[in-house]
Amino acid sequence: MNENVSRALHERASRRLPGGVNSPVRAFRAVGGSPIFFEKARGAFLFSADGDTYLDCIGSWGPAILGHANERVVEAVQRVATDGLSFGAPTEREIVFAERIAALYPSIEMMRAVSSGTEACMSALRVARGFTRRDVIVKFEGCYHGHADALLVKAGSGAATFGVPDSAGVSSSAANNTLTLPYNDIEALRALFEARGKDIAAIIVEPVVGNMGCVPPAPGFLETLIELCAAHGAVSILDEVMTGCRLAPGGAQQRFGLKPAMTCLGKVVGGGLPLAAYGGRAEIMQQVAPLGPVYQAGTLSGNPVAVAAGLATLDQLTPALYEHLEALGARLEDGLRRGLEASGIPGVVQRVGSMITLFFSEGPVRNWGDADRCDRKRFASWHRGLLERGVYWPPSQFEAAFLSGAHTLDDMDRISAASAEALQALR
Ligand code: KE4
Repeated sequence: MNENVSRALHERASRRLPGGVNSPVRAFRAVGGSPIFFEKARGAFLFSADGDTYLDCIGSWGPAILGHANERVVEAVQRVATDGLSFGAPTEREIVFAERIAALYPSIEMMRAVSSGTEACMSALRVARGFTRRDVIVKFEGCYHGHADALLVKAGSGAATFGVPDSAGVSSSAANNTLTLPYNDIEALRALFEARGKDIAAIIVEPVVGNMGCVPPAPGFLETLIELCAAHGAVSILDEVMTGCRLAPGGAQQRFGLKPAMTCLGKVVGGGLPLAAYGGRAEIMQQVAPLGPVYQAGTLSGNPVAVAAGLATLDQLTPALYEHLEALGARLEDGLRRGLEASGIPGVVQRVGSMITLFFSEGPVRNWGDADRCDRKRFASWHRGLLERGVYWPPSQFEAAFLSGAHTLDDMDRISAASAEALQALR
């Protein structure tokens, strides 16, 4: 693989775009080297500006569950685009989308379409605060819900202290109504509700974390969270931007049999175009303008072309797709684990469905404290080894890899072989 063209493009990009990218994780800062620029994607493959082909394990960070440039999605986009790109007025297609989401997510009696997961999470929290007339929100260390100020906070010292800004530009006033807890810590959750249950507007959680790397919920964690919220008049918000339509057509809540008060969706539901949504119980969503007092708006919300891509994607979320994704995930999990065992390098593989992460960790990763102890240097070297073998893996230890309906079992074996070789080179 040569990267000369990508390197030159990155230099040129860096003159006009911070870090040469339009989203930080793409810059390869966590793994070193220069980001690869791509020209085309199809099925399970990406085609770089340098003329190299990569087996893709990112899938645009989740949306490409069918594989890139899925024929039916592209056809829908082309067909609908010729009738206009954006009306700024209601269309029947948006009703169809909302009805399809309600059918897949019975907890979402009403929803509002927006253009990104950040918008969905930011808006859901505002609605929860408006509905409960409370200010305090709770999130979990290591979970990411987009870049709204109130969500860019990190734990203060000790559990359940008010957050401190985790980014420059976030004011302490924006952060100081956000409490942060360790993920999977049921006792800390109970203690918080004991102490402050009446002040809490909402708890927002990734039902399976992707943003620490793949971290599954401990048994009873999500159920307890939803029960405690209901008991104390707080709004439980499942951030299913990543897990929605990924872990099942009805997301983690279908997979685990949960009924949250609100849900955020994104990524897969837009099929690769800017489409996300938030929603939940009708009595909560009736707070949203123009019906209720909570303001939220968007020029491109429910955009007809994006909705067409979303609907064409939802049409293809068949039982066979999830059976295939489960088979792929199991094969890859087994192959990566064997490579780790053969190398003698400490590491664990964690997976839920088609979300998977290889952690360079001594033991299981159950929360941010565990994740933070991973060997970042080893990850970076392993990532480079995969890249040199034509496998495009998320460029951060704290991200999940994603598989698609376009991947094959042979592709899984190829990734495992590349990983095994890269691990051997680390010994
Ligand atoms: P967007 O604003 O990026 O559409 O969604 C924010 C968001 C919300 N909730 C969850 C659980 C998410 O994973 C995300 C965004 N995920 C990252 C990847 N970890 C997107 C990639 C990026 O930031 O470039």
